[in-house]
Amino acid sequence: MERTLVLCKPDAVQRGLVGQILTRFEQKGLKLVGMKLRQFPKELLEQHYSDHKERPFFPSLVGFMGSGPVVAMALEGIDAIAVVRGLMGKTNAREAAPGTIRGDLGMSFSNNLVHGSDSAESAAKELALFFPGADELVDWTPCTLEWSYSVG
Ligand code: IDP
Ligand code: MG
Repeated sequence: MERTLVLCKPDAVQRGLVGQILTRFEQKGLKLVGMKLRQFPKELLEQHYSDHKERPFFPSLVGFMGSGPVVAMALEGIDAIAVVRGLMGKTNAREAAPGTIRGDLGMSFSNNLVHGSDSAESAAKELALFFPGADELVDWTPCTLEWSYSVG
């Protein structure tokens, strides 16, 4: 099992798409183990996107992510990191395939609705950043586990 960080970005919250986005992850069989809505401080967002700090779009990216509330979720499942990235689609929503979240719901490169961690290392770093408290992530067993994963 893997855990990954998903953010519903400010455009998703403003457009009332959080429920639809969460539904896609739930329906796929990913387990929600943490969730919060916050307007996150600039310093945290700069840390979150620190790999991009030399890129020209970094200031506008951090500004956009801090411009309104964001819903942060921790999702768990087998290969959760890659599965979430697949459901999200390509970064530029105009190029993202139909059937993906970005492909179905967005038209923008920057305002592309969702973030998902891109590796085990970034997932560990990002989950610690957005869910720092010891009790913020919940261990539980969904009654659908065997039917979703056929692990029995
Ligand atoms: P990802 O979100 O698909 O992992 P990254 O390359 O990690 O894409 O970029 C982080 C975020 O920065 C993107 O989701 C998007 O919001 C924004 N971004 C990336 N590249 C550009 C760009 O060339 N112009 C504007 N915004 C960009
Ligand atoms: Mg990325």
